[in-house]
Amino acid sequence: MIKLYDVELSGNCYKVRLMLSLLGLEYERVPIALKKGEHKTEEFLKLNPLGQVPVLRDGDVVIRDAQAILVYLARRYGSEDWLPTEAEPMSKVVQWLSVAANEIQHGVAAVRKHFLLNAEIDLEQAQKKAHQTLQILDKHLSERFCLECDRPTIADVACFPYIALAPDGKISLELYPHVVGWIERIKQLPGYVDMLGM
Ligand SMILES: N[C@@H](CCC(=O)N[C@@H](CS)C(=O)NCC(=O)O)C(=O)O
Repeated sequence: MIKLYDVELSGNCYKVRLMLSLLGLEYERVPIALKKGEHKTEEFLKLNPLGQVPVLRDGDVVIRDAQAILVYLARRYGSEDWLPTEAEPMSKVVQWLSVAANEIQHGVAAVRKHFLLNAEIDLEQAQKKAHQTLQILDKHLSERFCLECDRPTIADVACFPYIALAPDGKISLELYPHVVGWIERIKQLPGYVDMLGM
C-alpha cells in the first residue's frame, strides 16, 4: 500500500492527497508532527535528507517533493492525460510545476505561513510576488479552461492548493475572476477532496 508522510495543514502535502484521490488510489497516511520535530529524526531523514514533507513511499520507491511525487503518480498510475509525454505539452506542464515550487511558494504560500504560523518573512516582498503571480495566472486563465492541454493536468494540481488557500494569508481573490473560475472548475473534478481552510 502507498504511504504518504503527511501534515494536514501543509498545502504541499494536500497536493499529493488531491492527486491520490483524483486517481482513485488508496493509501496509508502517516501523520508527521512538525512541532515535535518528527521530520528531523534520523529515521525520517533517511527518507528525505531535506527533512521536509511530503514524502511518498510506494513499495521500494521513495519520492520526496510534492511536484516530483505528482510526476511519479501521474506516470505510474495516471493515463497520458495528467502528464503528456510529448515534448512540447510535457514541458508546458512542467513549467507550472516550477511556478508552484518557486513563485507560488515564495508568494501566496509564504504569506499564508506568516499569518497562520507567524513565520518570519519579508511580508511586503511576498505579498508583491503573490499578486504578480495571481495577475499572470488570471491573464493565462482568461482564455483557458485549465492551465495547459485543455484538460486538467498535474500543472493544475500543483498550482491549485496555495492559490485556493490565498485567503488564509488575507489575500483576496476578488480581483482575479478567472482564477476564481478555475478554482471552481477544479473543485468539480471527479475525486476532488477538500482541505481544511478551503
Ligand atoms: N519543495 C518541497 C517543499 C516542501 C516543504 O517546504 N514542506 C514543508 C511543509 S509545507 C516542511 O516540511 N517544512 C518543514 C521544514 O522545512 O523544516 C515540496 O514541494 O514538497
